[in-house]
Amino acid sequence: MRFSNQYQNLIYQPNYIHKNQKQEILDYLSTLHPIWEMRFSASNPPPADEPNRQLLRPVYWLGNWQFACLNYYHPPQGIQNRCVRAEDYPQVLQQIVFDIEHMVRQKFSPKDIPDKWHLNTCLVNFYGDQISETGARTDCARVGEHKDFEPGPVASVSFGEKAMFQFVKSAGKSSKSEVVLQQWLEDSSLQIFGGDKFKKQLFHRVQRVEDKGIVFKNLNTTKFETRRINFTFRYVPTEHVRPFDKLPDHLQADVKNYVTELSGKSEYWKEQL
Ligand SMILES: O=C(O)CCC(=O)C(=O)O
Repeated sequence: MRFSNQYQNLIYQPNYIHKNQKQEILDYLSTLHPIWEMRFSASNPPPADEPNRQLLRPVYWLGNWQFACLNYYHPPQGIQNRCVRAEDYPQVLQQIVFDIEHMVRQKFSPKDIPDKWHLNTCLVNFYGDQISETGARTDCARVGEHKDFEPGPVASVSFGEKAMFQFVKSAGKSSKSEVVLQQWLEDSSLQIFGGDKFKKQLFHRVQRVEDKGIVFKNLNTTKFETRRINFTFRYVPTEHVRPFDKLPDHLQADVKNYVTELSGKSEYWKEQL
């Protein structure tokens, strides 16, 4: 059930990132201050009987920020006021993105690459253990099954401990989902998936992340010990990305605390307030 590269619209390339690039990326990451968002907000409360909850991990977004409480980009209906313009990629990531886009255009069928597709959005996920006030650790290094609704192929670059990534046929909450394909995503690897099967039909999830002693230092993830970092690059049509001050007032209010927190550490976000 491993990927190998026999599938259309699915690429896995180990050792894709050169070690100099990796170091440059880690140096850049040490300048960011990830935040830990809540899933819901005043304008977007949780469903009845469900408490609001923190996401399983700290995150940082580049290109545009999809705050969880704005519900993420989800065409055809959920396209307005979900993507807030964010910092550009640093040069090292932009070069990698150009290379990945080139690879996609060579290897994927044109029908699976939307018009104007380019990877203008990046979610940086930090995986590891949450550390409580008393020092107790909770392993939150996983992601439940979901789809990425941004159109076209999605590319993912991983660092640190390897992660068990699975494509599944979802059985909903009632029973166990069926694993269709799985792959360990290793340090410095690249994975790209697209097309109807991998984007539209199957769900994907990170089942677990190994714990063999890798710990990233200097990542500014307070009360959290990171052992894996994943960059997921996606495409959001630029007309659906708006500056913070163009969000409706109630949504600006929902994300204001996050933007304030970001602005304490980032020049870009300071200007957005
Ligand atoms: O960490 C990964 O490998 C996958 C992350 C993911 O599924 C997501 O960000 O949507």
